[in-house]
Amino acid sequence: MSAIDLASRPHRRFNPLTREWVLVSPQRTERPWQGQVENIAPEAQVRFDPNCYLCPGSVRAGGVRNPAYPTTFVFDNDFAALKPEVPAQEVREGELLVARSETGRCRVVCYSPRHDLTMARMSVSELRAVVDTWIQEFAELGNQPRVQSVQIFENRGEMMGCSNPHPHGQIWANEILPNELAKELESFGDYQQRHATSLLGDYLALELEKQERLVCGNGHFVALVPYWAVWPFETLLLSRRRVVSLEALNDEERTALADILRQITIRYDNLFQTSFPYTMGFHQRPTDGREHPEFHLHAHFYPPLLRSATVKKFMVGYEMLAMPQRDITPEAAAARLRSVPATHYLELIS
Ligand code: H2U
Ligand code: ZN
Repeated sequence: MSAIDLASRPHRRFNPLTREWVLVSPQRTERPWQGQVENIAPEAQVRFDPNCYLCPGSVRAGGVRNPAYPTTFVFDNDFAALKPEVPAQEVREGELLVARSETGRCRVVCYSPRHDLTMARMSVSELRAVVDTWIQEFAELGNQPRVQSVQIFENRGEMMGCSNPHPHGQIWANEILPNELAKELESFGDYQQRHATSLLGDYLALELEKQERLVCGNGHFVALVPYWAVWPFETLLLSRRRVVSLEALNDEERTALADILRQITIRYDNLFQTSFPYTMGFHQRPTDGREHPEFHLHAHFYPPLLRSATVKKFMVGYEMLAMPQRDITPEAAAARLRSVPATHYLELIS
């Protein structure tokens, strides 16, 4: 078979992390759009909002008052999806009706006391405090005997179901491996066995050589649009050194992580001059007491916006019933992200 012209011909691409395929239809980018146009909520303007349940000094649902925190602040989610104390029980009626009890913990992480900031508008040192908080939480939650995995994530923007503009994320600790981590773990393990190297380490080396999908980087991290991206401007953040968790990063790397988070979120905001919505999160080794040297720390950014601040991608129809599909190629998306200024548009205006 001869090589495909990836920029113009329909094709599918393989995701070696999940071992799933994505359909790429570059010829469809010009199709007209008469569907729903989203309203993006304007950015929060005030440093303190007395009605915000995450601001310092506010009273949360359930009556607890937040302290006057100076940097980051973490608390147990008042509406936690997982609870620490659930009796171990099971439903098993043949193979078809199967259920298991699940314990865990849900935490909320406020990134800053400032109500009006986002990762893109925080300094590297402010973001470093967030990185340190994530590391501390990962260690604390992961060390609990029943916790097998710790998922750190952030929903940004109403479009992604975020409840509040105050900069914050969540951490859920489970006694099982959630689906996505389980898929990745298997792929990492299998690749390690066959090649004795890191799947994402080898992938990063390829991307650094090809230079087609890179977005930005620093001495310790690289952000790129993965070959198999599903979301229009999806990116993958990779550590250059193979580490299995945030905890394994040294001091310099932790600051470099803060820096790359700032770089990529600034580029996202600059793309459509808006506070760019996304779901992002880290994948780290399971906390099952084993070292998992096959793993390679990374973060995924999944933003829903497609062609403007108001037109988003929907995962419907063929994507729900068959497989994910994208129009704009990952190479074109990376070029767009590379072409915007590295300085936040609001800083350029002021
Ligand atoms: P999201 O914006 O990603 O939904 O995260 C905010 C979380 O904060 C959400 O999970 C919790 C919600 O349950 N929350 C509290 O724990 N206490 C409150 O007083 C309101 C919201
Ligand atoms: Zn607030």
